[in-house]
Amino acid sequence: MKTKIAIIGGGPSGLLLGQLLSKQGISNVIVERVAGDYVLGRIRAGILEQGFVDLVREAGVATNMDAAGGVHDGFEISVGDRRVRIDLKALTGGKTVMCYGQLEITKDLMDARSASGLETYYESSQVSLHDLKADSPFVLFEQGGEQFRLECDYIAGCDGFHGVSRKTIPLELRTEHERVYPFGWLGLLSDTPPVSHELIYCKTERGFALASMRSETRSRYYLQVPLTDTVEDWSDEAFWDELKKRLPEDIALNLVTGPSIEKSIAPLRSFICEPMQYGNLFLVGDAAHIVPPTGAKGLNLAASDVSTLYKILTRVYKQGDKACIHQYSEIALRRVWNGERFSWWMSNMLHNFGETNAGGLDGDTFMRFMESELNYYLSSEYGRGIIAEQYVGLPYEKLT
Ligand code: FAS
Ligand code: PHB
Repeated sequence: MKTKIAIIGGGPSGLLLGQLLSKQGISNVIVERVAGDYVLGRIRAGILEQGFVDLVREAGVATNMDAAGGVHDGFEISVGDRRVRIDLKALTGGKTVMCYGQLEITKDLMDARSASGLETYYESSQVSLHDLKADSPFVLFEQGGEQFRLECDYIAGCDGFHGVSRKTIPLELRTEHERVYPFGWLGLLSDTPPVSHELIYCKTERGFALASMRSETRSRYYLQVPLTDTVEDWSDEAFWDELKKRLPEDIALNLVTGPSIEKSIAPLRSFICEPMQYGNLFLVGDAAHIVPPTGAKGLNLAASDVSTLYKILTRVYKQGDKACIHQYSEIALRRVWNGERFSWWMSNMLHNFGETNAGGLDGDTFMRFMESELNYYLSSEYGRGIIAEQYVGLPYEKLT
């Protein structure tokens, strides 16, 4: 088999890249480890930056998002009994974010891909990448009991944190930066009306909580929990009781509870792999970087990687400019590091680290520093503006 771009991984990164490339007539094949239904079983992100929204529109897959997505002009941060609204629109000259679930985006992209007849090999195994430094790299994989060899010009490693692509770059050429947080997020999805029309990030002595949503009838909530907790430790009733204790009192009075339709614990980590390319292999999204979800950047950083690679590959095939491929990693990493820092900073300010030693400080001293930093930023219009500018997402960088 031969194609121009072999895409490893059929999550949001791979699907969005494949859809954009096909709009430019650039052939591509997706090789995905699990079944499509399994990909759709992952409940993850919910906030889309404007850059992501624009990409989905450019890919021609925005109908459902524009119909069902909620445009959010701001969000709240509550610290104890103090609530501060971050007025995104006013503080960024009119920018907003879109509240539309990763699950929904992934389904829209999957439906568009199957409608366009583009090839996706689900439930593939033994995926391996070869001749990455040669002009014709190839991918080997098994599917349905058959062996496949996929010849291509370039490989996009969109296979997430546990994928094969990053590990194919020789270890001695990779520099990996990591911070694992001493807590996780217990997430709950319920068909109940959201407790507020905007997101509320809550910093409390009991720990962090986030009130988010998927629509006017579907809510998404998170609680900071110790890494030793399991989902089995948390009945729906226990979750709702704890959430009420962490939400602002007047908001908690409006909380509508109901049975969970999904409940899971996600560990939090900051992770960056440098470089994000090796020969004709490009790492995209979670294959190259992971952020704690506190800044709503995970999916959005994947989108900016996709945008950069899409622009480079379009220039290669439309203008014959192969030299531009060397810009990918440098451009992608500039925005990744900015999103990583913002997510790390928000996580430090909003979570309860308890006695955990953070950066050489004892837990209490670190917490006092973070409380003071958060109060300073929330009390200053400049400070709120910095949070707003980061939250809506910095502009995507152009190719030189
Ligand atoms: P993905 O991991 O989504 O997709 C990679 C795909 O590659 C998967 O389908 C996988 O099956 C496939 N794959 C893996 N190995 C393979 C192989 N060897 N061969 C072929 N295919 C292979 N982000 C936010 O912004 N907000 C959030 O609240 C949030 N919550 C999250 C909760 C959890 C539990 C996790 C894990 C992530 C969360 N994220 C969140 C981040 C998440 O949204 C990612 O940024 C997003 O899924 C990135 O998309 P991809 O890069 O496509 O990676
Ligand atoms: C979500 O709705 O899943 C969500 C929103 C904002 C975040 C993290 C998760 O920062």
